[in-house]
Amino acid sequence: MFTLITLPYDRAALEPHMSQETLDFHYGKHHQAYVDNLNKLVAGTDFETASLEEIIRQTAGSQDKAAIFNNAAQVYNHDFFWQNLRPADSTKEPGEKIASAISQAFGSLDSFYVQFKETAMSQFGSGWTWLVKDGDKLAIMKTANADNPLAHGLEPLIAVDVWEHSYYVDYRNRRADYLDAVLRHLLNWEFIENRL
Ligand code: MN3
Repeated sequence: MFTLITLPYDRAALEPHMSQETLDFHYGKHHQAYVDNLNKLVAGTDFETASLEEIIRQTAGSQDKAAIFNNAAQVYNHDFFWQNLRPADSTKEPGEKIASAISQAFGSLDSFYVQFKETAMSQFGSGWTWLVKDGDKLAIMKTANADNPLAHGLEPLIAVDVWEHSYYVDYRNRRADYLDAVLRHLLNWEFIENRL
């Protein structure tokens, strides 16, 4: 049985950048639905006792396993997303290790924000934007719908949801404003640096 992760903060902790109402729907309804659907789909199969990572790697690209892949990946992606955010009142800057890795790859932290936002804005329709580890290099990538870096042999460091349900309550159609808020106010740099 897969279960909805416990948030590492209160549902109102991301305000004013992300409202409790968004968390109530995005975490409480959307994320919960992916967990419930996955449990129904894997009941009685070999995947019942597998980890999310194993299911994602074993079903990626398989037409007849698309529903299992989509729901397992969406559970994984949202687990990752909530954990790479932090309460809005904790003003932690990136640690030295992650800051220098980002500067090396993208020029500066500010230039990283700009490039990440450009990639996220260019995702047509639903999907995700990621900072990934490709060997010892860092890269920004986007994926459509539920697709994620694990399905491509890459390790995620940052996940940002760009499905409309992640910003429509607080920002309506303004994906750019949502991205600024997440990137500049809500990233949990400790979580990200620990995965480097
Ligand atoms: Mn979502």
